[in-house]
Amino acid sequence: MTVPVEQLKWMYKTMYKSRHYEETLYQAYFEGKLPGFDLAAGPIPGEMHLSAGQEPAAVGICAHLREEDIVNSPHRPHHHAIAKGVDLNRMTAEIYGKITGLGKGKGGHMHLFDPAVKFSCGGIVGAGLPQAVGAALSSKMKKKDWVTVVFIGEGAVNSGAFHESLNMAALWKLPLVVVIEDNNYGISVSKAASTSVASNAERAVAYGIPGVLVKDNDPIEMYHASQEAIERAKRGEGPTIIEIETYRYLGHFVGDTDEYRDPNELQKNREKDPIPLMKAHLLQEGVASEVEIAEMEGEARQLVHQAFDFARNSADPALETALEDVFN
Ligand SMILES: Cc1ncc(C[n+]2csc(CCOP(=O)(O)OP(=O)(O)O)c2C)c(N)n1
Ligand SMILES: [Mg+2]
Repeated sequence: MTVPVEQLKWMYKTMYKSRHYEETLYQAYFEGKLPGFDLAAGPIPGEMHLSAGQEPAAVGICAHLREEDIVNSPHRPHHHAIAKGVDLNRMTAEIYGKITGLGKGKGGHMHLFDPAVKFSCGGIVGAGLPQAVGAALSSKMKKKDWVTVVFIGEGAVNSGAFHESLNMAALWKLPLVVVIEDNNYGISVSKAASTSVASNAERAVAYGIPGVLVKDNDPIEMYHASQEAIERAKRGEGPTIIEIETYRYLGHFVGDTDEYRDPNELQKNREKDPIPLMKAHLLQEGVASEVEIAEMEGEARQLVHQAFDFARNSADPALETALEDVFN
């Protein structure tokens, strides 16, 4: 099975955009927080979870998705949001808490909702699973061929919501794909310290559904695994679990002292950075020239900078609107 050239280029450009977005955000996030690292200070207050390193999980599956397919994501959502085509300007404005944000600046980085591309995310670990089952059930009841993809971390697999959601989705043969991003840590707790099975894909047996393990942090492997899972969902045969062994290059949150990780482990994974590897692949296979790649990167950087300008130049919400659009 070969991957169409346009898809290969899209995956590279999207991974590059996501990485550049987060590098820009990382710098912006520290504004006003130093020297003591005051989490509540600066134009982007609150916790920040970055996904740098995990881009293959997002692009490999989102390359198959249409606008009408549904994506639910957890507290580490930027790579998924960018791959699903969430409005970058309004997403950035949301992160800055501005009135032009996706949620009028009331949600922040863990609560990005873009109905135009059916994207949502949330900070409660495991909570996206039952929401995704609901979305998949609604597609089935409406007789639509929409597929729901829910991204979770390997830590969330140990929550009760995982079992309840998978049991129901399998029983009702719902069009759902569960993508587990195994970055080997839930905050500071290693997978080995929290999970008795080597791969969470093995847990699929408990629900009588396929479980696929993507061993490399590789967008092309992820693309192939996802294609089968999505086709199965569209045929009405039910859910699939895909676990991808990936890695986050930064701490659990920005400001994490990261003392629980062996620096050698981090270094080894940095040497396998999927973005330069994908670039080398595109060049080697003649998919794109150096010039084309430079153009793609330039376009991606421009979109990112536009988004940050848009956010910074947007207005703060008025104080008297604080209690609008919320339960009170
Ligand atoms: C129900 C619930 N319990 C605890 C937390 C605090 N918490 C935030 S992220 C996280 C770890 C999640 O690990 P994992 O699912 O592997 O995702 P990762 O952070 O590695 O992307 C925890 C325990 C939470 N947000 N929600
Ligand atoms: Mg994890």
